[in-house]
Amino acid sequence: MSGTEDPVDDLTVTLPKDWAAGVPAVTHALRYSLGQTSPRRTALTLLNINQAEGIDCPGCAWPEPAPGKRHLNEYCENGAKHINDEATSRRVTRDFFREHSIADLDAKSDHWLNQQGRLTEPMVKRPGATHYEPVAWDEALDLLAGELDALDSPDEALFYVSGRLNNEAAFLLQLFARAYGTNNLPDCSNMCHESSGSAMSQSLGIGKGSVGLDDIHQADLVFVVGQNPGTNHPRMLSALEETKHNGGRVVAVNTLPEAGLMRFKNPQRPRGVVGRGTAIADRFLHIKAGGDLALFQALNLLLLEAEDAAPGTVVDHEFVDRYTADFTEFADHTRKVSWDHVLDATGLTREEIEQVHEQVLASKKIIVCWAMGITQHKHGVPTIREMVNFLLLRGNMGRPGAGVCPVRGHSNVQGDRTMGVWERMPQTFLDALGREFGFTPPSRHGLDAVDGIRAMSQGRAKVFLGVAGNFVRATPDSEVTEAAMRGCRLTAHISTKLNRSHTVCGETALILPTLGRSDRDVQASGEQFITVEDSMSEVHASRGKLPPASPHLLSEVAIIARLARRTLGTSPDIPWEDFEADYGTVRDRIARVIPGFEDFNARVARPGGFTLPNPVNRRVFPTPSGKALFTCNDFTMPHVPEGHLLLQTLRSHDQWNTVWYAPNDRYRGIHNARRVVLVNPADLAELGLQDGQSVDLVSIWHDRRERRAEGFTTVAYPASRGSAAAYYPETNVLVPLDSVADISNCPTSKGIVVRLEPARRPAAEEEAVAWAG
Ligand SMILES: Nc1nc2c(c(=O)[nH]1)N[C@H]1C(S)=C(S)[C@@H](COP(=O)(O)OP(=O)(O)OC[C@H]3O[C@@H](n4cnc5c(=O)[nH]c(N)nc54)[C@H](O)[C@@H]3O)O[C@H]1N2
Ligand SMILES: Nc1nc2c(c(=O)[nH]1)N[C@H]1C(S)=C(S)[C@@H](COP(=O)(O)OP(=O)(O)OC[C@H]3O[C@@H](n4cnc5c(=O)[nH]c(N)nc54)[C@H](O)[C@@H]3O)O[C@H]1N2
Ligand code: SF4
Ligand SMILES: [Mo]
Repeated sequence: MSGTEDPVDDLTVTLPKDWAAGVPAVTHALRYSLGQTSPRRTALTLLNINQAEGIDCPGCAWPEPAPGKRHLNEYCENGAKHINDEATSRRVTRDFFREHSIADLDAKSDHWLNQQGRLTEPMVKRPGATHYEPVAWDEALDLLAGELDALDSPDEALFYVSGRLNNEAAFLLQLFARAYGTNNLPDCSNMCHESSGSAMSQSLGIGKGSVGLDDIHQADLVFVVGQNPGTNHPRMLSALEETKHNGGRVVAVNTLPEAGLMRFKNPQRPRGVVGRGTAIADRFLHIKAGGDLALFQALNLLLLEAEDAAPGTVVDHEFVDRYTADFTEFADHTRKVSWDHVLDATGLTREEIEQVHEQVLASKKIIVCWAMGITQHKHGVPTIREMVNFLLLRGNMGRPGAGVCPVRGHSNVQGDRTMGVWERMPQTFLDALGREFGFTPPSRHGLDAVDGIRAMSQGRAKVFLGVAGNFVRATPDSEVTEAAMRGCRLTAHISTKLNRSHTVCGETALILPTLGRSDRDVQASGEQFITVEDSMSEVHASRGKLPPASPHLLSEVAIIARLARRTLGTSPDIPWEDFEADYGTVRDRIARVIPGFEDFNARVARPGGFTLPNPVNRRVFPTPSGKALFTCNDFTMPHVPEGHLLLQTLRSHDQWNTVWYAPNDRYRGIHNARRVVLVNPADLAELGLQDGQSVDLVSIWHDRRERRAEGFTTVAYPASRGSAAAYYPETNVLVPLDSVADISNCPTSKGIVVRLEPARRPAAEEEAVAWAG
């Protein structure tokens, strides 16, 4: 696709696919890659991606098989697209910024901004200016340090981190923020798996998944709940294919019949290329949006009743007595669950749920996997706690082939947390950090993403530094958030590519361009590598292979170390220069501060790295009582008033989070358009709407402020009754800032009450007007 023009919506709808991957996937990946860069660079990135001495895929956090078991092509279509989106040969230069005012850039689409290519030198927007202009690194960092120094309190600064950031830079960033004096470290997890962390920390004492790839392969039964692996974690399908090959079963629970859940053609096996592929889900529960809590409560009720009927055969009493607490309260609570409520909330039949129950009874080793379809609901935390109850009942925790599997998004989102990027790190971590570096980190909790936006809106936060993400497009309530960012004294972003967060900026703004994963990183001590931790707690190295996108780029480690030195001087006395010169010295410190990283440098040098221990796998539960907790979760279901639908904001197949590569979602049969809303035909009829009609989406919320996303086209689609689906980030404008999950504060991006109004203007005209500017 051209780098200078934006595509205009020209919707074609074909039948949704019932299979994913195979040869077309490879072709699509190559086409995108070759549109970005040369065949030579494409070959280099693809030969190195996910190999033991190579580049960790900058896509999702799904783990690689052990080094001996990797294919030569250990990547998926989307991994190939992500890495070549970074390895692109296109460049954003100072001439580009001279040509385009910030207002001009702000009128462009997220796609267009990304397509301009890699950023090449630091840029500044000075107060009152209409354009970015080049600035030397020293001056840029002095400016930022000066603004930080001028704040009345360190808590007036926010340091946002997204999960692309490597461990070494993440460790330094949180060290810098805390030495400066604040815990204000919002991160992309706040919008992502925060509910998983909250729920599992409470129930199990640790917020991470307990299973590895081998467990998935060995399981008797794997639940895939609220997740679309065919698009978002494609190689997970290879793992599930292996589960099935070994005789295991898969139950998919989703509001949409996603292609990859149904059937998978593995491009790495001849059978996948020519045949019909493997059917992945043995059972598909087409659940109503937000019905998962009720489903797991019903499964738990059935298990308790089966135990009553045949005592000692269903519940794992030995496990429950020895390792858990609060079983009796949980059992009493669960017995009160009403089937009327369950059937209403799930939209499933009792037979469907009982059939899954039979499969559960027949399975000794069960894993539950989940993602955003669960975490981004108001009751995401209790839903995950209920899944944990379900696993605990039959002792499916801490033995092979069983356990919890939150499937993480960004390649190092889990690692960033391990490194201390969290506004609420436990005191033990803060004490260890303070001891190592000779200062007292602040104990008061910092601001997360939602509270950070509130603070900016109210003038309580004035300086924003974002690293490796696109804050204004990732966060809810776009109009509110954009106004908050514009109200800042200074906004700065350490980025590889141009995005909306650079165009929605504070009085002063900085673009600090950096090396990507695929770029070779050479510092004073020689060539460096960085490390990441995947969704299954495996820590491994990643080595860039390509010549850097520009000679003026600094690595993330270098930028953070230089900024820290300028801001803090020698108090506390931290060897920032050594850190920049040799990342091994950062890893030595990580080894001394963070449990599980002992001997970090030596262990990560081994091919494939090492796996961080999860105490749950030794049946050690680090909760206050030392036991895994059964919890009582109140029955809840989303309330949707008549004439409304529950909207989920989700990803298409051709996007990476806030950036879309092409306006296609081919597994769902959507081509050449993004402003579409997928609705069940029966709901369309009930609402008096047609398939293909132009509508505006209007969300309703207690504050009665109008939130409207204009110019969408309805697509009759097998979405579960009462729900609707449309792409993020175009629909973030509809998500009220205060609409968050209980306990985790995660925006409810999968549960927004909307009405569909006939459009004020036809969709095509709307798009044309928006893009004409
Ligand atoms: N290609 C690609 N890969 C990615 C990303 C990307 O943008 N593009 N993003 C990465 C990131 S950061 C993340 S967090 C992951 C996200 O991975 P996913 O969580 O798979 O991403 P979403 O597109 O948000 O899809 C949510 C899924 O949940 C379903 N769902 C929605 N509501 C409900 C519900 O109430 N109940 C149930 N049971 N299902 C529901 C939706 O139909 C959809 O299948 O992907 C990662 N991988
Ligand atoms: N409505 C709605 N909102 C959502 C979601 C949803 O499902 N619905 N999902 C949420 C989720 S799960 C997540 S994780 C967030 C994602 O939010 P973010 O992680 O903030 O967004 P990304 O789109 O991944 O960020 C893309 C930018 O990262 C920068 N970048 C890429 N690689 C590198 C690198 O190696 N180094 C540096 N320094 N910069 C780099 C590029 O400049 C690029 O423009 O969005 C959340 N927002
Ligand atoms: S599954 Fe995820 S990590 Fe693996 S190649 Fe695909 S995008 Fe990359
Ligand atoms: Mo995410």
